[in-house]
Amino acid sequence: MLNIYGSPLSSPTNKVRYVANFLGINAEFHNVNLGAGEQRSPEYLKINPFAKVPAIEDEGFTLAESNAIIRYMANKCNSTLYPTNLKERAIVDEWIDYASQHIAIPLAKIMFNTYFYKLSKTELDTRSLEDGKNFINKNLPNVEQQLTKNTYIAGKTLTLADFTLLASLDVCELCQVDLTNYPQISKWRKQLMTEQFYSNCHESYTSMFNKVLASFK
Ligand SMILES: N[C@@H](CCC(=O)N[C@@H](CS)C(=O)NCC(=O)O)C(=O)O
Repeated sequence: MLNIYGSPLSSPTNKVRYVANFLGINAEFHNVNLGAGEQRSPEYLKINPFAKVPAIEDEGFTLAESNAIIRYMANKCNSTLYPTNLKERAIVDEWIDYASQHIAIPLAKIMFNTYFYKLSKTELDTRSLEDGKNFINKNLPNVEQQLTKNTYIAGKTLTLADFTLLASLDVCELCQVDLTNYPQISKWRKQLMTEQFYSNCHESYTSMFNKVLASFK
């Protein structure tokens, strides 16, 4: 049994859950209440001393950082989601990094400065919000172009890079980032959102987010 620690509001957590589900890993999800500061509790710091979600525990082995976790799970299952061929793997890594740095981070800035700053009682950072909006608009065309040439983000087959991108884009509706301007991204995303691994985690990020928010009121 592999234990996944995280929050359903966290895109990196959802990435790990999607991959675990897709691979059919026998996993148990443990909700870490970020609003209550559970990520800083002494018990959780034993699992992840960085005080962040997600993290996993696999028979005494603990690991943090969503990209390291998904690589670990794919390697453990000998999955084609992370090819062993040198160049194919390098392209998957390229798109994992691109999605993490240039898609997930700008969207996280928008999410934080639209919703989470209120929940965590921090100041709105308008500069960070503007940076997020500028960078996402600058970077999405590169993803659109790649998906015009390929069925999946790193080529002809589904890989870990698709899960990284998919989880990053989950917040688009809440961030008012209009993906209808990107037909190839929309088509690729719609198809993946109908897959079993996705519905095993949630109907959509937006509906789950609204339910969690309503439970705070
Ligand atoms: N690079 C990390 C990012 C982890 C991260 O920033 N997690 C956020 C939630 S999305 C978190 O734990 N925030 C709680 C805090 O900073 O106190 C990963 O991909 O796992």
